[in-house]
Amino acid sequence: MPKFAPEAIRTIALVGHGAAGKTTLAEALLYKAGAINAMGSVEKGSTVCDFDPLEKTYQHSLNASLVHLQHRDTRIHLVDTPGLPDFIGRAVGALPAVETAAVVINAQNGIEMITGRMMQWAAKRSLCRMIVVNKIDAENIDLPGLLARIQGAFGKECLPINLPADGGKRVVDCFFNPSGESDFSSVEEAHGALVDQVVEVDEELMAKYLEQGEVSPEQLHAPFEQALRDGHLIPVCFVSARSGAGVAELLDIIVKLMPNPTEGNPPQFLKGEGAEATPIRCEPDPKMHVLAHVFKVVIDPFVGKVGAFRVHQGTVTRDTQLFIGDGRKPFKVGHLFLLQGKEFLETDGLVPGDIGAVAKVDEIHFDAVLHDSHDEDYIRLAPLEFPTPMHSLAIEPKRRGDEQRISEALHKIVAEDPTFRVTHHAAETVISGLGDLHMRYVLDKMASQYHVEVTTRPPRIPYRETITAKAEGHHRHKKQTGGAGQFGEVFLRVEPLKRGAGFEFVDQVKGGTIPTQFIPAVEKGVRQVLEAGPVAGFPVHDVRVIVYDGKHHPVDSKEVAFISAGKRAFMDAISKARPIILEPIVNIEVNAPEANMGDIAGDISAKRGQISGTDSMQAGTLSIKGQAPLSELNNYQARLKSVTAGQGSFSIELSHYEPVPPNVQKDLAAQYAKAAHAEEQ
Ligand SMILES: Nc1nc2c(ncn2[C@@H]2O[C@H](COP(=O)(O)OP(=O)(O)OP(=O)(O)O)[C@@H](O)[C@H]2O)c(=O)[nH]1
Ligand SMILES: [Mg+2]
Repeated sequence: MPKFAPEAIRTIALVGHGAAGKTTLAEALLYKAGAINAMGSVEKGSTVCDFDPLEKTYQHSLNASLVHLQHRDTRIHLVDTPGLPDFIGRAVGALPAVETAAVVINAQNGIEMITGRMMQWAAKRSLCRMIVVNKIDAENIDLPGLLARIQGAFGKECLPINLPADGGKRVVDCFFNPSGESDFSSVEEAHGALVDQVVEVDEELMAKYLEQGEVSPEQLHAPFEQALRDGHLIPVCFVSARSGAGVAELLDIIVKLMPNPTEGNPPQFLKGEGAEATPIRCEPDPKMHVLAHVFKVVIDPFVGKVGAFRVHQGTVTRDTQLFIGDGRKPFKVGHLFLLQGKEFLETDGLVPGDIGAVAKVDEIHFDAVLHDSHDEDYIRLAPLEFPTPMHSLAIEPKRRGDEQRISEALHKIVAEDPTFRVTHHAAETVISGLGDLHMRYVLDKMASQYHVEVTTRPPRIPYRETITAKAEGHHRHKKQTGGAGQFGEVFLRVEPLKRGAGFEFVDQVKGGTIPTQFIPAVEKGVRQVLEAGPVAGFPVHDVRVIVYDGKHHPVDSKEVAFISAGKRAFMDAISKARPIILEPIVNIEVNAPEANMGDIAGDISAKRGQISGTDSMQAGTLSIKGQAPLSELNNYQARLKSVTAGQGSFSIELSHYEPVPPNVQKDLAAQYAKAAHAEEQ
């Protein structure tokens, strides 16, 4: 039976910008708690969490890693997540698995792009948050300045729970035992600020505090948890993962103050589908039915498919029969594992708060809900929001005959990665992810794990076509060759719809001029045009088609005739409806040294882009936000690299579609006509 009750479990994600020291901190916590005998390092590729060969090569975490340790009779599950923007999907995906997000900040670099994003993402999922300032051993750091910037960026509820002392060699406690000297600011004042903040959530306690001037840590426990849940308190602590300063204290903070599964905000589950879906609350009660959520899937070359899940309700044992989502066929757990980096440790039971894994269950998938009730309803977690993959490459096998193996490899990578997509259009296989490094990782993984190689080139831009005016269209399809003929005639109207509205087909035929059974054929013909519009062969969007009249023939009217008539009539109407080509416009955010800002802004403007604002991040670096057409950002990584000598980074996400300038439209139409002509030859 499970050794730990939910109250004796803490489940925490280490999140934050790349190289903040999360993996090293996980290592230091494991070491301090005695879970490992020696401390590995990222540089040597010897940490528990960064065990993947590509993680060792890149010296960055590329996937969420799971470890656990024991401290003061409490089991702590840690999820070490990647911090590089390209791999952030794996971190976002892991948030539903924990009560607490510990946002790790690099004391040398201060607040970075992912720091802010993670603070927001965690708040959106109602997680309790804490901030861990790491690398307090490093040279040339300004900790009082950083604390002020943290409070400036994330609010006055960010309060130190300990402070560095002896020049960062140790930390002093500001909560339980506030005495002694710190490197900056007063320990007593920090204590007072914490208590003031906590008692604000409990009127009675507040009155007592005002009367007596002090309340005990025991009395503060429940309001402390509530303040964390409400986002009214974000404790800040200081550590050096490398020297070990503050690591033992962090273990104590986690055990004594961070929420157990009964004290956090449970994640939102939904039952039923679409508008019918109703929220259900899960209870972290080991005796109830099982509700667990798969937040990580790995296809391991030796073990096969592994699904890592967090138990939110009930108890999972080897004998449990689990259903996957709305699947009808349960699987028996059989082997149940706790993970320690790459190690699989068999366990016999997991309760709410625990993170475990099952292997070789083919139907398991990312974001699946596992449950043991024979409920007919579809239960799932409130949807996660991921950044949209906007960096794309068209790929082709290097060796002929590899198509099938490449497609299988891609399928497996998609199963593991919520921010990686594979699409096929216009005879191209296009892979999309969050950045160049993400793309390189996928190609490296295909080569090293699946032994397939591909060549890459920039994909076609996903242009669209639409219309800007109402127009009429007509076509009569008539064929008389020997025996049976073909006859169908269609009159229709087209109207522009709001951008993003998609497509509508309206049947207004009166008096059976087109018999009801042929209307689907007309629609089928119209839809064929949607896939490749008449201007330049791009998908047609935001159009309403109203079929209002036609003619049929009692013998010669056939489905094919109406498909053809529908298609031609629609093309006829589009050509008269002032068709235009739309292009994707993306939001772009560039982080780079201040000195390069002029060049970067000038470059974006020259690429038909617009700058909407700049923010200062930490000293010397700025972030520029703006919009630009995707088609102008080919090779942007390389350009930014040369402008900033490798110091810049950027991210893009789809904003909306806009008409292309007339000269671009002309070029695209001419290219299409040329290609169509070549095909006819
Ligand atoms: N001086 C100093 N260096 C540290 C400390 N912690 C980590 N580092 C170094 O910082 C670098 C990044 O550490 P990681 O642990 O890989 O950082 P991470 O946050 O896991 O990075 P990602 O996996 O990319 O998100 C490594 O070179 C570490 O040795 C610390 O406390 N002090
Ligand atoms: Mg890491």
